[in-house]
Amino acid sequence: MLSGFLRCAAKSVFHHYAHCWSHCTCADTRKAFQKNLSTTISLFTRTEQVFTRVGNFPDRLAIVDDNGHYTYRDVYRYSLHLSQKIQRALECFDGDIKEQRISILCPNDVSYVVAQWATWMSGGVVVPLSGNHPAAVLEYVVQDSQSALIIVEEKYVKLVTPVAERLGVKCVLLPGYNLSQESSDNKQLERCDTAPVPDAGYVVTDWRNRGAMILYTSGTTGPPKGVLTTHGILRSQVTTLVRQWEWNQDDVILHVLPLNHFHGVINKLMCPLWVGATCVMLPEFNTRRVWDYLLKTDNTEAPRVNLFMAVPTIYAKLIEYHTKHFTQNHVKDFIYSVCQSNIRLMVSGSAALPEPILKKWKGISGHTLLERYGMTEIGMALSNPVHGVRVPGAVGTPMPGVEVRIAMENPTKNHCSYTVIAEGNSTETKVRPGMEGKEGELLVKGHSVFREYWNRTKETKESFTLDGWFKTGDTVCYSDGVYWILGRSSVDIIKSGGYKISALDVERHLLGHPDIADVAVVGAPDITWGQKVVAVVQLQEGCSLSQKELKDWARHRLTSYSLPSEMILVEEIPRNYMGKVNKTDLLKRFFPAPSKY
Ligand code: MLC
Ligand code: AMP
Repeated sequence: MLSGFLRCAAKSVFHHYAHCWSHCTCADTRKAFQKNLSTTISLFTRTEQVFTRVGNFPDRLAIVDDNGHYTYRDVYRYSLHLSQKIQRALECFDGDIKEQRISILCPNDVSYVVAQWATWMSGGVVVPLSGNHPAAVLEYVVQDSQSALIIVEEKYVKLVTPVAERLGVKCVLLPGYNLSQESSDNKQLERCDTAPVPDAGYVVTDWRNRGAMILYTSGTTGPPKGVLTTHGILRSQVTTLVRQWEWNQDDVILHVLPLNHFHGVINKLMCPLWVGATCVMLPEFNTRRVWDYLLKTDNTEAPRVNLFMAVPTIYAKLIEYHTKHFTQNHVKDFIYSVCQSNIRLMVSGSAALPEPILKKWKGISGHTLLERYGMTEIGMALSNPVHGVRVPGAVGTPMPGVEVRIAMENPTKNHCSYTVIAEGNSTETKVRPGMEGKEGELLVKGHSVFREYWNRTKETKESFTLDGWFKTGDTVCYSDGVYWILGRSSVDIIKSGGYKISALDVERHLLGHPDIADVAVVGAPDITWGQKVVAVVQLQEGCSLSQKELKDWARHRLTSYSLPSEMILVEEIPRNYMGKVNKTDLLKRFFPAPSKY
């Protein structure tokens, strides 16, 4: 009874804390209040949050972006300030907006972190948007997530205002955090200057099962689905990575990935911020700038980068640049030795790493890229080791806390019956006798697995086996002591530049073109992009259409990476008696090279 009462009292304790602090004027009282609070809540299940850890390293450098350098204390107090604005906008008076969704649209800089932390401080669920997406895609995400508010940084106000007006959703404007400029918001922030950061070791209770974030991802069918994770799941994902990849306070990572996908949000941003390391954020991927930062020829005061993580396409582009611009031997030697002496780890993931890229990168930098396998719904599941042998083409073994199965469906029995080919965890994998190397679908279980597809109970249920394993849709095998990703079970999922694209969703949009009678979208193999989107098109009689015209038309409806990079015109799309297109045959016909990416 007493513990139940205490648990209730401690519920959303952070929100009360933030709320009370803002109404508390005496510094001593505030300090005493904070100390009491820490003692009280440590009686409960401890749940750390990325921003509650700030007290461990308030004055360390958290973010470096094109506008300035920000300590953990800076980011914390900006966030506290914004969280008060959020609560006012949502007319929330008890410091807890109770898991309302907040879409955030910020450039890749400190403003994104502030918007993320402020949403969590207020008790909300973060829904990151991308400034590269057309208005129609933003509108879909804001509406589907039922966001109560959009936090928009000034760069994207023009893009988002019509969306917000159409949907009747309020916006909170975030100023550009430019420490060198005297904006009125910067002045307001000064009043926040005295905000105490949480004590070291500060924890929040009852957050484990609270919704934290929704990331949108494409499925085989239908429009993208929101993958909801809780604070407990995020914590599990981050702490596992921190341990496995040996993140520490002295790490400095260069961040160049989109911030509305797992790789950019968790692996490259939350991990460094969890341990008090520094994240150097570029506004977008730029080959030259990445080389400048890796070699420390950037002419900025940013600290030296010692960690890099990217999708294979980025490594392919960096190699291309190296071949073109670093032609002299002494320059190549310099690059090799700088990478060897300054960079402790380079990771590749989100798509298969082609062996030629792995080999070329090793030749350039001396680093054997650590390839790992993950997915928005499950986080990082399989990884090569930081120390030890990284087998080219393989993705290593399960992360601690992750259980995996390789399963083969039994088609004759009911749909939920399957044969287990292999089952493993971080310490061992057991293979059914005689089945080593046999391929099957990868199933995953563990604390890092998502809670649900937002508002999609049926799809959530269908994505798990009856005995609770998440079905990844990836075909894998286990041999020589490691796991190998062989491709997707469905040809309708395309991975291009590390982005997941639903071929059927692209087809659905393209069919809206008045000149198109029928279309089949396939993922053709491509060394740089992994796969590229190809539209095989049957035009309406008497119509003509160029690839450029199609791309221009689709630009307002689809994300840039889903636009067909090639269009093939055919007299008729071949369909079987069920009306289905055999895409494997189509790929063989137009791209005779092996279609495995
Ligand atoms: C862009 N272009 C493409 C393309 N994307 N062409 C073919 N296929 C694609 N996918 C074209 C553009 O139209 C343009 O052409 C030119 O390439 C440059 O476009 P860009 O947008 O400036 O490209 P760039 O900045 O170089 O982008 C490449 C990239 C980007 C690799 C940086 O794709 C990217 O950020 N990918 C990361 C995606 C990601 O984070 N995925 C993680 C998902 S989470 P033109 O003709 O106009 O010049 C996940 C879980 C896990 O998967 O395991 O991590
Ligand atoms: P996403 O849904 O965007 O999170 O993408 C997850 C998918 O990316 C997985 O289901 C895999 O198909 C693919 N993927 C991620 N990492 C790898 C890898 N190392 N090798 C092959 N495919 C990968």
